Amino acid sequence: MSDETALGAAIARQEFLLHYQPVVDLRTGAVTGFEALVRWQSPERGLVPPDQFIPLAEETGLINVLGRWVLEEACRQGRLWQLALGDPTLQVAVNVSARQFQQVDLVEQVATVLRTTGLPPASLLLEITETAVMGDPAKAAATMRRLAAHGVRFALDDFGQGYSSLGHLKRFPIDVVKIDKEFVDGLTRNASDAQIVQAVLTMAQALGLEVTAEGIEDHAQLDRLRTLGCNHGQGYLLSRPLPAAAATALLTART
Ligand code: G
Ligand code: G
Ligand code: MN
Ligand code: NA
Repeated sequence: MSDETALGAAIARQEFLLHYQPVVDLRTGAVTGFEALVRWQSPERGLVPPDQFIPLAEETGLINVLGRWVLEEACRQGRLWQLALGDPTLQVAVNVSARQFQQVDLVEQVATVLRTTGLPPASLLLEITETAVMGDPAKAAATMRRLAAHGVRFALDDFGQGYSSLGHLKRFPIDVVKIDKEFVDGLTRNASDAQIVQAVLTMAQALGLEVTAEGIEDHAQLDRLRTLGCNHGQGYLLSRPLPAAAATALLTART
């Protein structure tokens, strides 16, 4: 069986699940939301991480079917958490790849999922990378504006990697910038990474954007980010991505 056939069969058999990595308010320690990260629970291969199947899913177009499932599952779970906590502001972040962005019915798909799950549009954060929108920036911007008109929010993922430019922040309706973990990693070890993080925070403040730092792994990084005024973060220090039940336990334990 080819890898493509195996992946298609896995989708048909619904062998995927989501893990959820908490996004934390660095000032209070409160969990403000979760990023959904897909895994393949393969009967033969065990729990397969996304970097081992997302690229193939993108090449073959299977990402559209898989991505639709991810979106629906994440929104469904997010709404359950909101109802359990009585907190409609809890955010759910979903990664969207380039190919998904080119689907003609993406806006309709998202609107349908929001309607059927009952998740408030403003609680959904779609994470895109600059590379994902650079194929056809004008079209991507138009799609994003239509989604934004529904109330959906956007995060620019892996900021600092690839083509990062200030122009993109103006051109696309971005609400959140996610500082790539490479810079967080270097933050307390070299001056240039610290300056880059500082510059992103200053720029974000000027543009009215939220900032989430990714890949926080130690206390020195956390302290530095707090000092610099970075308000949100993710990383193994705060929590690894968790199965839904563990994420629920974390949420209810903290409130
Ligand atoms: O979970 P992990 O840290 O191993 O994720 C690796 C990569 O896979 C990340 O770049 C992440 O954005 C991507 N990824 C995880 N889940 C999804 C998903 O549901 N859809 C898409 N398009 N990418 C995902
Ligand atoms: O591309 P994206 O930012 O969506 O990828 C998120 C990826 O980063 C996931 O694979 C997630 O498991 C991983 N990740 C989350 N926190 C940390 C961390 O503190 N350190 C490292 N090395 N990876 C992390
Ligand atoms: Mn992401
Ligand atoms: Na990222």
